[in-house]
Amino acid sequence: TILDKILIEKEKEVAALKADYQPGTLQTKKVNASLYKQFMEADYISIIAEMKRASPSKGLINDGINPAQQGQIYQSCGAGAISVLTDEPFFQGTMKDLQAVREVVDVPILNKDFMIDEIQIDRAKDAGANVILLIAAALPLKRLDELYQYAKKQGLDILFEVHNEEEMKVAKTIGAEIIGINNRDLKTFHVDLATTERLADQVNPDEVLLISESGMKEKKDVERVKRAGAKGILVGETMMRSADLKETFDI
Ligand code: IGP
Repeated sequence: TILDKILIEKEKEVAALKADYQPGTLQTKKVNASLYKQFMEADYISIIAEMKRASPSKGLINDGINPAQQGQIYQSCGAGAISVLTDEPFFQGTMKDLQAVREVVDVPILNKDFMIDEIQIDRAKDAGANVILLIAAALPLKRLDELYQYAKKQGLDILFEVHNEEEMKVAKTIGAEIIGINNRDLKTFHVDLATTERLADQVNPDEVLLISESGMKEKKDVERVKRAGAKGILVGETMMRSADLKETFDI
C-alpha cells in the first residue's frame, strides 16, 4: 500500500537525520500554545487549516503558495491552528515551510508527518511545532506508546490518528487526549465522512478532543461531523484551493 511505501521512505529519512541532525540546532521562534485547551474551551467548531502542496491521492494541489503568506491568511481567516505537511517525497512539504509559518503566526502548529522515531519529534519541537501527528496504522502499539510518551515529555500535544474501531481501541489504551478520526483510508484513499459518525461516540467528549480529518468541502460536511461530535476539523485541499472560511464553510 501507499502507507507502506511512505514508511519505507521515512526509514531512510530517519537514518539520514540520525547521521546529520543534532537536536537543538533548528532554532525557530517558540510559541506556547495548547491545541487541546484552546479547542476544548471553544464553544464553536475549530479549524486546523493545512498547508498541503500535493498528495499521493490528489497529485499537485497548489504549489504556488508562499508558506509564510499562506500561514498568515489561515490565521487571519480564523483558523484555530495550522497543520504543515513536512513530508517531501509524497507531499512536497519541508521543515522550512513549518519554520516559515512559525515566524508569522501565534496559533498552535501541527507538524504533519509520518512519525516513526524520536528524532523527528525533536526536530518538530526545534522547528517550533506545538503538536505532532501519530498514525495508529503506521506502527505497533508499543512504539506508538513510546513516541506518545516521548512527545508528551517534550511538552508537545499529540494528534493521534485513527480510522477504524481497532485503532480507536489503541488510542484509548494509550490514553490519547486528542484523537483525529481520518475520514480517508490511507490504504485505499477512499473518503467517507461516515467514518467520523461511526467512531465518534466511542470517546468521552468531556475528556477527549475529537477532530474530524479529511474530505471536508462545504458547510454541510462540517455540520455533519459536528453533529457526530467533532470539536474540530482538519482541512487541507479545500483550504489550499480557497482559503476563505466564511465563503466555503460559512464559519
Ligand atoms: C486533510 P483534506 O482532504 O482536507 O485535504 O485532508 C488531512 O486530513 C490529510 O492531509 C491527512 C493526512 C494524514 C496527510 C490526514 N491524515 C496523514 C498525511 C498523513
